Amino acid sequence: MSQLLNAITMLREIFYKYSGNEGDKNTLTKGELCELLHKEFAITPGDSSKAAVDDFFKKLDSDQSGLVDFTEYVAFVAALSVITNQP
Ligand SMILES: [Ca+2]
Repeated sequence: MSQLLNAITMLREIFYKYSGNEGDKNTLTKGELCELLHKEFAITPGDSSKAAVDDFFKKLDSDQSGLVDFTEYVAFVAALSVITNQP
């Protein structure tokens, strides 16, 4: 498998690793997203105020469903890739 296909597979596997913890296995709840941020990015939600976490979740939840679906998650990862792209 090519590196890019491998990366896409990993993106998908990481999403479903956390999305299956509670509720709908195809979406991330705020709790699941916090766990993903903590374990994959070493971001501890407790480091931020609850309002900051709520604000971040709302920004990812572009359709305002109250959950982060796979498309919203991929948009987040794509944005991170752009932000961290150092020339
Ligand atoms: Ca959503």
